[in-house]
Amino acid sequence: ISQERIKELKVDFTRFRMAYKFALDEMTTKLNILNEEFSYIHDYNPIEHISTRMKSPDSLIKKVLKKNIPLSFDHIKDNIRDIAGIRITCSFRSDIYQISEMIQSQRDIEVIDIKDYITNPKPNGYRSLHLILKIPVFMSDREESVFVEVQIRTIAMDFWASLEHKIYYKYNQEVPEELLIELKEAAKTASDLDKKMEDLHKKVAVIKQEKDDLIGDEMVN
Ligand code: 0O2
Repeated sequence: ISQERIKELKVDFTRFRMAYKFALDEMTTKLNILNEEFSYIHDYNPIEHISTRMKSPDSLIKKVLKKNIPLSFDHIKDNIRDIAGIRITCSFRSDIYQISEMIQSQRDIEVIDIKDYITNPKPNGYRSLHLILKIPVFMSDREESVFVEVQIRTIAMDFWASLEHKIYYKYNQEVPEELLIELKEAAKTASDLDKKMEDLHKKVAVIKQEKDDLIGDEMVN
C-alpha cells in the first residue's frame, strides 16, 4: 500500500468519524433544548444525565468482522448502527417514554428501529429503551444521513447495567450461574424501585396540584 493511499485513507477515516461526532453534537443540543423546555413547563428535569460515546476503532472492527461486513466506509456506514451512541438517564420510567416521543416527533429525525427492553427485558434482566435513528448532518460539501443509537433508561436501570457490564468483563464474559441468578434478581429489585418512585412522583404531583388550586382559589376570593 502506497504512502499516498495511506494518506487518503486517513483523510477518509477522519471525515467518516466526524459525521458521527457532529450527529452526537446535534442530538445533545436537541436533548438539552427538550430538557430545558420540559423543566420550564413541568417544574422538573426529566433528564438526569446525558452521555455520548463514539465506538472505538477496535470495537468497530470487531463488530465488522463478526458481522462479515466488507471493509469499506460505505458498507460500515450502512450496516453498523451504533457508531454514535447516546445514553439518556431519566428520573422516572414515564420520562423515558415522554423523551422518546419528543425525539420521534422531530421532523428531521428518522426512526429506524425501536427496541423496548423495558416492556420486554432481556433474559438477563437488562432494561432500557433503544431507538435507532438517522439524522442529517450538513457538511461543507454534502449532507450525510447518520445512524445514532439512543439508549434511554432510569437511574436504577443505568446502575444495574453499569454493574452488570463490569461483572461481565471481570469474568471474561463467562459469569458463574449463581451470579447470573443474583443479577437477574437485582434487576427485578431495580425495577420494583422504579415503580415505587413513579408512584411517589405521581402522589407528589397530585399534592402540588391541590396546593396550586388552593392558592388559585384564595387569589380569586
Ligand atoms: P457498548 O460498549 O455499550 O457499545 P446490534 O448493535 O443491533 O448489532 P444488538 O445486540 O441487537 O446488536 O443490540 P442491542 O441488544 O440493542 O444492544 C446494544 C447495546 O445495548 C450494547 O452495546 C450495550 O450498550 C447495551 N446492552 C444490550 N444488552 C445489554 C446487557 O445485557 N447488559 C448491558 N450492560 N448492556 C447491554 P454494545 O455494543 O454491546 O456495547
